[in-house]
Amino acid sequence: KKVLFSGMQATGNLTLGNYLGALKNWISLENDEYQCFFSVVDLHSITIRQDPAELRRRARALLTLYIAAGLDPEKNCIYYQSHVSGHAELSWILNCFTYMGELNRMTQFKDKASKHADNINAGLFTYPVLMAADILLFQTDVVPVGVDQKQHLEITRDIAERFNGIYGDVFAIPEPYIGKVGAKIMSLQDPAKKMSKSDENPNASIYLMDDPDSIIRKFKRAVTDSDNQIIYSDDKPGIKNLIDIYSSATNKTVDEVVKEFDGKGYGDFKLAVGESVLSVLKPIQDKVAELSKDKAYIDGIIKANGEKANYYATKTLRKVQKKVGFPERI
Ligand code: AQP
Repeated sequence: KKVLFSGMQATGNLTLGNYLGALKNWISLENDEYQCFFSVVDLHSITIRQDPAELRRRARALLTLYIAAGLDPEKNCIYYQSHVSGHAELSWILNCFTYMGELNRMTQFKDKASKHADNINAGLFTYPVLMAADILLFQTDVVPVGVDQKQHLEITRDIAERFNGIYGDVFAIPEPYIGKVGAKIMSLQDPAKKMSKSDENPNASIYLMDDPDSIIRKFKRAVTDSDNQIIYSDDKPGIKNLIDIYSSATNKTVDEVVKEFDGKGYGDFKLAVGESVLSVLKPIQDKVAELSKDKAYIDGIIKANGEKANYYATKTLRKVQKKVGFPERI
C-alpha cells in the first residue's frame, strides 16, 4: 500500500481554506489504496506563542473535527504529533542534513517572521525540517496539502534525496498532492491574501464552526469589485475566489458556475455561495456536536492511534539511527 501523510496545526479555528485546500482532499483520498496518517501537528504550533490550555482544547477539537469531517479513525491513523517522540528525534537528525541557505529561502518563514517579529525563534526557522521529519518518518508517498505548502514539500524531497544519497535508500521520496480546485482560498476581505486561521479580522475567514447567520453575512460582505459581472478572471480576484469556493463546495466546474450565474448580480451569487458552504458545513458541525459528547470514544482513538503511529515511526527511526552511526540498543 502507498502511504499518505498530512497534518494541520491547532493554531486557531479551522477555516474553509483548510477544509477545501486540504481536509476535503484527505477524505477523497482515504481509500484502500493508501495507508493514511493524519496528525494534529502540535509540535509545530508552539513555533508561535500559545496559551497552553487553549492549545490543548484546540488540539482535541481539531482531532474531533478530522473524524466529524469524515475520516475514519478505524482505517486511518489520526493522532497527536506530540504523542510520537519520533517526530522530534528524526527532526534533530535531519537538521544536521539541512543547510541554513535552504531554510533562508522559505517564504513561509519570511511571512511568519514578519507577522511575529517579537518572537522569531529557532523553531520557526527549522519548521520545514520538522515537517520533513513528519513526512519521512512514515515512508510517505503522497502528501495532500494546499498550494502554500509546495515549497516545504520540495525541501522535504531534497533532504530525503540527500540522505538517501549518503546512506542508501532509507526514505521514500514523497510527492505533493494539490487539488485542482480550492488549493488556495483567499481572504474574503482582501483577496490578495490567503484565508488563514490566524487572521485578525474575523470577517476575512469562514470558520468551519461558524453559525449559519455569520456564514451568510460574511459572504454578503465579501470584498469584490464595483462591476457586476460574474467572470473568472485575475482582474476580479474577489469574484474569482467566490467562484472557486462555490465550485469546490458544489463539485461543479468553474465553467458550469460561470454559466449558472450568467446575467445574475453579485447579491444573488454571494447568497448562493454562502448557502453552498452552509450545506457542506452543517453536517460536519452536527457530527462534531455528537462526537464531543463521547469523551471515552475520542480518548480511545487517541490512545490506540498514538500507539499505532509510534510503532511505524519507530521502525523508520531505528533504521535512520543505525545508518548515522548511533550505537545499537541492547
Ligand atoms: N487559504 C487556504 N487555501 C487552501 N488551503 C489552505 N491551507 C491553509 N490555508 C489554505 C492548507 O491547510 C493545511 C493546514 O496547514 P497548517 O495548519 O499547517 O497551517 P497553515 O498552512 O499555516 O494554514 P493557516 O490557516 O494559514 O494557519 P496559520 O494562520 O496558523 O498560519 C495545509 O495543507 C495548507 O496548505
